Amino acid sequence: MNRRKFLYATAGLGAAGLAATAYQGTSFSKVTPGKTLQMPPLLDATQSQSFELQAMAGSTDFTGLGNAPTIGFNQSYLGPTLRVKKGAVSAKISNAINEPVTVHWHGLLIPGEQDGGPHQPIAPGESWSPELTISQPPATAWYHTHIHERTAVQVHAGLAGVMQISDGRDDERGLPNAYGVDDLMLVLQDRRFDENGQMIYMQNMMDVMHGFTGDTMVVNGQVGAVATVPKGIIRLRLLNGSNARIYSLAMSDSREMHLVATDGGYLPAPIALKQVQLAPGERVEVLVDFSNGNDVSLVSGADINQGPGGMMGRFQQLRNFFNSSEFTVIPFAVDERIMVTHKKLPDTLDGKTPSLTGLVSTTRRLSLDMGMGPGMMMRGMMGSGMTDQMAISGQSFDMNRIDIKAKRGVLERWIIRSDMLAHPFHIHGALFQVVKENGQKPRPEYSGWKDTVLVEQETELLVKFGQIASSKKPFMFHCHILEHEDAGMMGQFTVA
Ligand SMILES: [Cu+2]
Repeated sequence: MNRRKFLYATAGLGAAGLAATAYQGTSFSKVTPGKTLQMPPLLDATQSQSFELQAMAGSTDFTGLGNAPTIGFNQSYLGPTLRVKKGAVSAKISNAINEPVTVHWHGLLIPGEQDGGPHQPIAPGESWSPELTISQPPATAWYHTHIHERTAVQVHAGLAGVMQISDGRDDERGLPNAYGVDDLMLVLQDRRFDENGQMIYMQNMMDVMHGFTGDTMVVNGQVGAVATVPKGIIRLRLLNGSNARIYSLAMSDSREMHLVATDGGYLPAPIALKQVQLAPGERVEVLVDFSNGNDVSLVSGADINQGPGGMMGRFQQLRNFFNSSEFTVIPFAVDERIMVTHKKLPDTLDGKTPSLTGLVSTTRRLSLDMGMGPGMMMRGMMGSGMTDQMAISGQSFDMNRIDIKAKRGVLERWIIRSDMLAHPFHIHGALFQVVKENGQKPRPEYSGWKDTVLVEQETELLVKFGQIASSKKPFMFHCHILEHEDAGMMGQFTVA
């Protein structure tokens, strides 16, 4: 029995199992007094334009209950925040763990042969030295392993990190930029732990169908920490590095978050929002005003894919019920001793509104399929198992099949439909504009350039392909619920 068959066999729980597991999972952890949130170490490569990463095994005591085996880059869990600027960057990634890994640069606009997808495995003891040709505006991107069928388990164990593309001009923009002081990097993940502090992964049917979600918030690899901030305007760079959880983020006292950047970089001007939804793979940068000195928390509503609302046809009332169970993502404590550098919000930024007025060459319709229509659902609930794989437009991922051939510099209209759940859809090596969500104007968070979008029924994109990818090293498009990706909800495309 191979691994995938095993996963699907264990998914064949009865209806009672489904009902019981549907309700698990929002007992989020308490704050540990005196534990201050640490940033991932900053590896500033803007001068040298070169860096080295090593995938290494380690152990991490997340909970105080014991060391859990983990994997990280240059450390035991997660990796450093890599800061780079435009130009050529020499990277060297070596693999010191006992299985192949890759390093995909999520959000970087670089050719397929630098992309680090499933066709570029680094064997144990080997290394990979791509020259990254960075040409895009400032943005918060990230890097993570993308090995075929092992992405979810490796990212869960810690193989991910942040990459910031910088042009050194944030002072002119009026944006806080002191790393870890008024410019905080927050990698949001959820995990489950046992009484010995060991991470629990893939336990039940819901983990397979919804993707893995935990009951404990882990921010920058830390549980129960408090972020210390000065009494002024603070920049929060938020990355959803979770395997499957979709966050609906807000401040606990309903103060506004001023959105300044999305996946592709800066917006033309800040957008004031009370709530920001952040699906796996997405990034936002927001400014929050702490000048009233009050302690406040970043909180989230429940995952819209959790509970019967997600599985059983997405009944809005049930979804609202589950959304009412709020949990703390990270608490903030204002420290008046820290010097305040920013007291007002910038009026404008220099991001450009996407204006995709060129000719649309092709319209493609893609469906994100869970291979489980109502009939399959019933069979699954009756205990006969769900052996269908996940797919895009009916086809499960195949390393040897090119699904789409795109032309460089042209626009394509992609109309993506989701099946059963909301799926975060990511395209490698390209940026897109969200044109419509279910026939309507998209949500304000989707007004900038994006590389990952949450598809809740039907989403229309205009995609601009600017980077070359051959059939030997093609780009991927996939669901960023990592268990769905590994189970086949992925395709590949070339750009010529
Ligand atoms: Cu999915």
